[in-house]
Amino acid sequence: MLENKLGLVLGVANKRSIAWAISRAAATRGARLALTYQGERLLEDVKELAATLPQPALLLPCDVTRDEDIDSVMARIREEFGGLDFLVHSVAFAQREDLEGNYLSTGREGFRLAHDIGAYSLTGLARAAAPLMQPRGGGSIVTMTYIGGERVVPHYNVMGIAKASLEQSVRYLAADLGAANVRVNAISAGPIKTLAARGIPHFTDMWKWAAEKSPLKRNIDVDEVADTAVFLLSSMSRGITGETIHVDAGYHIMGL
Ligand code: 0WD
Repeated sequence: MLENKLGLVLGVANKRSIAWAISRAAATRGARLALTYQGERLLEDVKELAATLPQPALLLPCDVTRDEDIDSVMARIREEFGGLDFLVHSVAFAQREDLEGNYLSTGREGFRLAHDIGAYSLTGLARAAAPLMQPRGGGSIVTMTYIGGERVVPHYNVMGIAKASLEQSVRYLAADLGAANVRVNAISAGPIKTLAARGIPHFTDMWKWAAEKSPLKRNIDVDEVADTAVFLLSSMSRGITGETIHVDAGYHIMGL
């Protein structure tokens, strides 16, 4: 499904990361990958994981708050791959104190950080990646979001506001890049037990609640998200852009 495709994945932190499940699923379907890691502290783990992929991956450092990191990632991809077919953005951050208590107490710096890392980075990356996609006839960009960007989810707080910004960025980017046949979509995933999720107070309660209330009466697993990502990255979804697809066992349709 992704044979001969060249992809860039941001957000692999460990074996539980959604970005890692997407990387495995994409590489198994034939894609050649570049994976970024956020600083030296994650390099060893990402290297170990990458060694298990069917094809060798290019490993590149990238802190998405730094424009120079984004530029050097794209320069290396140009050198090594000569172009790019897809980009997976699976990155978010909020200060611990901003996920405790209520949204009302969010400070200026916490608000800025959550939006810079979780939302603006998609725009910066899309702008830098598009020139590598154009010569290959277009491309596909996929980001990760959560229902806390559409509805109020207790404790999700500033992350929810950043996800709302991310989801609207998807629509504006899709409009800007559509003429170049670069598609931009989001996956709104149900709760999955990853490192980032464990940082959200009462995550286990959210997880249990989602299983109880969702039409399918269960939680989703990370491979279900990865399979949807493969669909969005492949030509199977060539008519879809600016969309947010919920992979949440149907949870988002429920009123009560
Ligand atoms: O329930 C969940 N786990 C859901 C996650 C449900 C719905 C959506 N999501 C989203 C998250 O909000 C995020 O956007 O999926 C995306 C991936 O999250 P994940 O796989 O749950 O979490 P994790 O494995 O922690 O990956 C997020 C990574 C960071 O990991 P840590 O935990 O070390 O902060 O985002 C990366 C980092 O590797 N990251 C950055 N990468 C580059 N530059 C930066 C940065 N400045 N900050 C964080």
